[in-house]
Amino acid sequence: MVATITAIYLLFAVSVVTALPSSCPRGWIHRGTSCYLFVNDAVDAEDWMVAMSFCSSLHAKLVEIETVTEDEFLRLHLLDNKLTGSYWIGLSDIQAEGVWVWTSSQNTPTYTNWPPGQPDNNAGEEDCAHLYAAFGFQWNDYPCNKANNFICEKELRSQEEIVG
Ligand SMILES: [Ca+2]
Ligand SMILES: [Ca+2]
Ligand SMILES: [Ca+2]
Repeated sequence: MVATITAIYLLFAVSVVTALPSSCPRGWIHRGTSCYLFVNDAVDAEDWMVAMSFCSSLHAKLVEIETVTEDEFLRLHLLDNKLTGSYWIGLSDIQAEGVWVWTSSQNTPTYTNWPPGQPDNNAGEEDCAHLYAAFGFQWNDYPCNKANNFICEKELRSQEEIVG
C-alpha cells in the first residue's frame, strides 16, 4: 500500500517536472521554443520604443521572426482571432537607413516577408517594422512614433531560468 502511494506520488512528481519546460505564463501562447503575448487592446497601443520597453519589463522582446513557420503562425493567429490593427515587431533600420536589424540579436534578417514595394521609407522616416493589417499582416516599414499593437516573445529557456 505504501509502495503504491509512493509510486503514485513519484508519477505525479515526474509529470510536474516534465510539464514545466513547456509552460508559458498565463495569457501567453506557446509555439515551438517560444511564448508569445499579443498586446492588442487599443488602450495599450504604443509607439515602437514603448512597446519594446513593455516587452523588456516582462523579460521578453518584441517578436523576432526567424522562419516562415513562425511568420505563418503569427499571421494565422491574427486572422483566426479576427484581430485588427497592425503589430510592431522587433525589426528596425534606426541605426543605419536601409540596414534592417533584429533588436535583441542584432542579426540582419535571413527571412523577410515584405510585399512588393516595401520597405519604402515613405516620407523618409519609416524605421520600424510591423505586421500591417492592410497587407494581410505582411511586413511594412512605418514611423516608429505611431501607436500600434505589438507582440512580445520570450524563449522558454529564459522562462525556466526565472522559475528555477
Ligand atoms: Ca522568434
Ligand atoms: Ca527607414
Ligand atoms: Ca512603408
